[in-house]
Amino acid sequence: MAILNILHFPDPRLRNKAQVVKTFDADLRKLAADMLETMYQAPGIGLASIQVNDPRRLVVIDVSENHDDPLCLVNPVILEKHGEHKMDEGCLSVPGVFEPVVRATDIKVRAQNLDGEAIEFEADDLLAVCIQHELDHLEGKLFIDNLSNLKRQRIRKKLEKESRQEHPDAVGQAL
Ligand code: K1U
Ligand code: ZN
Repeated sequence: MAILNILHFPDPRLRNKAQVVKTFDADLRKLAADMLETMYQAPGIGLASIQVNDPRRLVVIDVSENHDDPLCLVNPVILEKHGEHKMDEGCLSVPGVFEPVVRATDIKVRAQNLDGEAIEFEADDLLAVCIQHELDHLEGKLFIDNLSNLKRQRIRKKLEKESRQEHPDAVGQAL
């Protein structure tokens, strides 16, 4: 297994949209295993393929206390949303930023597992929030998109400064 590089805002590749997975093979299983290892190491409770610059429509999630209940969702879609609440969210692609986001409280999800078998289930609480957050990533959306332009600019400047400090020799990217 391998630790993958997580893209940070404002990297434009975070705006890519994921593509439907049609091939369920060893390479997809390896991507899922690498994403889980990367998520646990970060640490986080979810990770979407777009965050590690892979176009396949895949998310991994583990909201369990003991980090022993991994969930891999291929081609996930939300079929139903009910209720609304506001909760602080973080994001491994926007490190150090926590902002309240309004999400549905209860959702119904359809997806495939790593063998391509269809699964359907209902989710609430943190799992429902995390699934909605990860599915937004698959559409190129970030949880900070609904903040004011000024607030997002401040976050962008802060992360760009941190990136320059971490990689002083890097040539400027087209952001
Ligand atoms: O997609 C991501 O960037 C992962 C993100 C998921 C998420 C967090 C909170 C609300 C909705 C979605 C994270 O995991 S950020 C890190 C985090 O929340 C966390 C880290 C360690 C323990 C518990 C939570
Ligand atoms: Zn995120």
